[in-house]
Amino acid sequence: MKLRIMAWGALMGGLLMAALTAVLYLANQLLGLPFVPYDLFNWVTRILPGDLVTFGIDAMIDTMLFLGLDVADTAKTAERASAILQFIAIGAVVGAVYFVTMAAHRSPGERRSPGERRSPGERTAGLVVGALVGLPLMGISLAITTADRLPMLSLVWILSVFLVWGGALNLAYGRLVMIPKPEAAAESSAADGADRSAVIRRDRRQFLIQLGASTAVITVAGAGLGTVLARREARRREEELADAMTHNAEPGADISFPNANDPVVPVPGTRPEYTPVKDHYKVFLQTEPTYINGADWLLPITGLVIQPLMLTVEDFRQRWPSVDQYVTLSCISGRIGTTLISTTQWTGVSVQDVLADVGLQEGARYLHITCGDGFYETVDLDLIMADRRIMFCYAWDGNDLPKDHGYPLRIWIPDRYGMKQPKWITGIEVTDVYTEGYWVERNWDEVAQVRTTSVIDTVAIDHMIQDGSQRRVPIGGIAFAGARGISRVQVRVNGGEWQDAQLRSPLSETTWVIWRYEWPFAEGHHLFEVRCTAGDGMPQSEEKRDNRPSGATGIHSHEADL
Ligand SMILES: Nc1nc2c(c(=O)[nH]1)N[C@H]1C(S)=C(S)[C@@H](COP(=O)(O)O)O[C@H]1N2
Ligand SMILES: [Mo]
Repeated sequence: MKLRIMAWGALMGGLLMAALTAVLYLANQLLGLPFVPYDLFNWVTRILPGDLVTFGIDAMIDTMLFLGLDVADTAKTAERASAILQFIAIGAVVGAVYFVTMAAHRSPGERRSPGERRSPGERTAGLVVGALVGLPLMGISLAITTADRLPMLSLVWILSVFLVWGGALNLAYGRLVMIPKPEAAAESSAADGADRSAVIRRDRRQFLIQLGASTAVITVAGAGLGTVLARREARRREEELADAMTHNAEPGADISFPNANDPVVPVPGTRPEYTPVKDHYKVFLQTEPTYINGADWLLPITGLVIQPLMLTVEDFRQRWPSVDQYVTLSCISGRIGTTLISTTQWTGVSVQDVLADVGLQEGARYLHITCGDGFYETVDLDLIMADRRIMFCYAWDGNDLPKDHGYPLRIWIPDRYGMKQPKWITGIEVTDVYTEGYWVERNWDEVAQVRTTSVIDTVAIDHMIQDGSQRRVPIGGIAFAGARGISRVQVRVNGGEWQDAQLRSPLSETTWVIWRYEWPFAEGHHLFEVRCTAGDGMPQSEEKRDNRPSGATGIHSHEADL
């Protein structure tokens, strides 16, 4: 009996929460009110111990790799889905607990007579449970939301919908679990009793159908309409940004690559040397990328400075000389052979130039950078002073930074993994105290220098080269060692001798290097392996090590039946 009540409670709690989710989503799209499921998810991932979050992300990435899904695209969809499922699960758990608790407070056999009014305590119980769930969520949402509504309105909204939710849960309890007390006279009659339970069953069924249908309608309508609005809003933002942004007719089209005439050409099937921006990998904390309207954006540079500044997008474009740099960016959480690595042209201004204008006070040691999505990092001023290339970047591939990649401003630090390089910068404070960055706090490497790595992209059996009587199969891929360059790439087949590959000159000293190796063809099952040496003469580590905490190491290999 108790189990049944619990199951009813879970079903009702879950169904009602699904409808509530849809209503929240619609209000979010329509009025910019907070979408609590994402807020909760983002908050949970922010406060959970870093190890656990990383474990979760790793498990998710492993699952996706196992399923052959595109990690970059699928990860966020999976996150959004789990945010919503988590939320509905909370509804189910609360519903179950609520039903069981309510039932426990009625003595067994105690039943309500048809005309009996509910006790005031019973009626308020639904509101109490609504408030118990709603109030903490209200706090979390206020702490984390990126919604653009007045906090007061958001708070009232969140609390109200949860009160309604609690009320509905209580109503469901009344209709499903509470059974009207039979007339005293009829109680003795077995025939009437059977009748009565048929009536009760019919009532219940009717109620279930009604509730199921209305929650389904609300859920589908809310989610559907919300999605239409979301698309429209995305288009509007796209247009708003398009107005504010400079645009090349064809991305990458007007760039004449410095290595265009290099005789070492990529083997067909090698990833593009210059990543189309739309294919550039993306990593961000929140379930949604952060949207900043560049027209109102003002960047304060404050703290231990002589002249604090408030900078606009235009300031970055005009006030200092711009620099272009071909950059390969990679993510520390990538495995050997990861796709979380891409190359494009970065444009910006040297951080040194900007700091020269604000002027540093005695004792200034770090930049503390904060971002629109709650991310933060600390950059050592010694590092900045030692490398003019460190830039505040406002354009990729000749266009303003795409919004997913940090519009309007991000920093570039050569030789470091992406985790050290904030996007969507909203604040810069010059300080004398070191504070750990977002991922450093979560136990990732404090320096996060890029590990030397090499990858086989293709064994191009369909592009066999006839060389006299010998047939050769071109094998190709990339090698990357941050800002240290690549001096050597070697390939071996079936554990044989390491053979030197040819290196194509890179787009710059801070990009990956494309290599190719022409392998004398032999039929059979083969194991191909690659390794490389950085420009400073350090060979890549062949020891298989996990991405955490300092970036993966080990040999990339490829097996094929030829
Ligand atoms: N504000 C902010 N900056 C950020 C991040 C983030 O989540 N928020 N992620 C970092 C990480 S872990 C990586 S790998 C790079 C990814 O940059 P991309 O998405 O433009 O490729 O951004 C870095 N900068
Ligand atoms: Mo990353």
